[in-house]
Amino acid sequence: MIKIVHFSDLHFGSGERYGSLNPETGLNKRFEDFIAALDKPINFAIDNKVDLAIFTGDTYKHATPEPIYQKEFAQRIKKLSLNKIPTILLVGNHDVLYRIDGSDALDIYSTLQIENVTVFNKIESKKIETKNGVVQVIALPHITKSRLLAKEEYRNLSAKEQDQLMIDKVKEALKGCFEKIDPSIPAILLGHGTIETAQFGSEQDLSIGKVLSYPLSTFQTDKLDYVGFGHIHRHQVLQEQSPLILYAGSLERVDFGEENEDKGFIYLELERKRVNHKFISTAPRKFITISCDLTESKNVQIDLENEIQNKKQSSAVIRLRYKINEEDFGYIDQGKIRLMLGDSFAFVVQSEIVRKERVYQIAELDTKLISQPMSALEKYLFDYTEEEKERLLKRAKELMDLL
Ligand SMILES: [Mn+2]
Repeated sequence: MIKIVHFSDLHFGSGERYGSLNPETGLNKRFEDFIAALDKPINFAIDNKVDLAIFTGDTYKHATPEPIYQKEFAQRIKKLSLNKIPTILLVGNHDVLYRIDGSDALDIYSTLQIENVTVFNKIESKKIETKNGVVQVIALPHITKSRLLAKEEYRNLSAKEQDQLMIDKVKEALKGCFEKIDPSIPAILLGHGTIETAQFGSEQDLSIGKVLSYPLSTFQTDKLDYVGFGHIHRHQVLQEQSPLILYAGSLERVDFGEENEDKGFIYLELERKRVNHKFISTAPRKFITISCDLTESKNVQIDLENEIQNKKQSSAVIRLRYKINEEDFGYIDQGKIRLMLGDSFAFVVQSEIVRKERVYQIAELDTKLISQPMSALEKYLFDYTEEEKERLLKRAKELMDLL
């Protein structure tokens, strides 16, 4: 049996708008969360002496990461390497620089030939030796159009036809890999991309969806024992067996779109024709939305305070959203609300102000005034600027003069 840890979509540098600077370390506190999240699969792999560690791409927010992001990631890869755990790094779309040189953010690991580390940046198959036997690995990293299609081939095709051509080419390449599989030893396919039946999380922000999606059938062959994907941040199992097909999901929450999604990594026990998997939560930072409709409230401040008191958690990122009538907005003590949320990890306050249709009850508009229409109109326009008032009164006078 081969023990495997599979994690994905680290995205160092993402989600930092919900973190403040930690003065002791000089790091954004959300970045520290992301580091802590990465430590979970790394430490699990080392503590449990797993045979293989797999990362299926999207290391950073961009393919040109700040040195600190590179350093913190490299330290953890080094740790795996020093512990003699074979480690696979698969290139994701966020790792790729869309330039003709075809470089990516993980190139450095193959260039420096870090011991026990294998980088996959193209479709290929390799046998990876582990202390408990060989695993056949087929890699399907993020595919860029320029790498797969010759210019003449796609020049006259629509975007949809180009995608279809790419899928056909990928299938063809994978077919070649499948044919080489030795059916007596375990085989896995590691991918970064979209599978048609997968459910998206909130990654729209992260420019997902611009890439092609593979039909599930592309991977439905019993030559494979495991198909582990990255790219979509929501952990999900697309097929339970022959082979098991899943997305590991990302390691930390990026924003409130992931409020109700757990985050974690996959622990896998692999044998030919027998795979057990377990999702292990990284216990990601809590994101809590406190929603409050105050439009029927008799005491907006008290009601809002109660709602905050009931739902807030000191270590969470809080989004307070309240809906309030325009005339009540002034009764909210903004300073006190902020003070109440002050012990959260971070917070944002969003108010939706409901503007009623104006009902005018102007005391001075008595019957006496109504007999003098221009004066009445002037009173009626009490909350207009002098300029607007003047213009409207002028127009009104013109109309009156027509009578
Ligand atoms: Mn991706």
